Amino acid sequence: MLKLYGHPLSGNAYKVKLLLAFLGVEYENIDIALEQGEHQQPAFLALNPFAQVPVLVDGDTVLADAQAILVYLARQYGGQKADSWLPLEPLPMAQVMRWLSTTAGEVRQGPESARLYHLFKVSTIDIEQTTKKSTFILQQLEQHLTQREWLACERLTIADIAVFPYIALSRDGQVPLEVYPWVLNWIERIKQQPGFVSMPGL
Ligand SMILES: N[C@@H](CCC(=O)N[C@@H](CS)C(=O)NCC(=O)O)C(=O)O
Repeated sequence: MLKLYGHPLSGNAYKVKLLLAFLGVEYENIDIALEQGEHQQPAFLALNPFAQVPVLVDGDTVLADAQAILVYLARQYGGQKADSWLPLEPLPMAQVMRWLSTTAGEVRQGPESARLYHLFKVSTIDIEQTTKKSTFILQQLEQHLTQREWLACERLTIADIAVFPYIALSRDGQVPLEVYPWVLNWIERIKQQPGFVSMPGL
């Protein structure tokens, strides 16, 4: 059985749990006590030298990084819907990848960092810059979603799953969402999908 190393409040682990739920794939959930530094211990560093959750273990395969894991799961466990979650044709694949990059870039530097500052008290974060970056990416998403229901390919793909958690958790970072009605509609659309699972703060 697949093993997922995560943490109950990790949005990066949650996005993997969400795809696993949509795919109907069973797995063993293993929580790493980040607050006690378990991710800095040799046993975990052997799985991911970056000392971060999530990590997926599938037999002999060990994969770190939420986006990489989403790609793997979509293709390995997507069955007949693998092309729907992550197409392989050049243009639609690039359109999905664009949002996987955006979540590791603009979303992480914006709402994800604002949440680290306010919820987890990471005081080294420049909250002024982070708040500006949060506004930037939310305005971009709002604009993008006035034209379409999903981020890429006119259907739910791993692009939506990768971006969803830290946008939907924005309020944890004191970033208000009320001014972004199209983003709120998109959040609701994802929550209404069959098989949706939640996490604290959503
Ligand atoms: N790029 C990585 C980032 C993962 C990440 O930031 N994980 C956080 C939890 S959400 C973590 O393990 N933090 C522990 C630390 O950095 O000390 C991914 O997408 O999986």
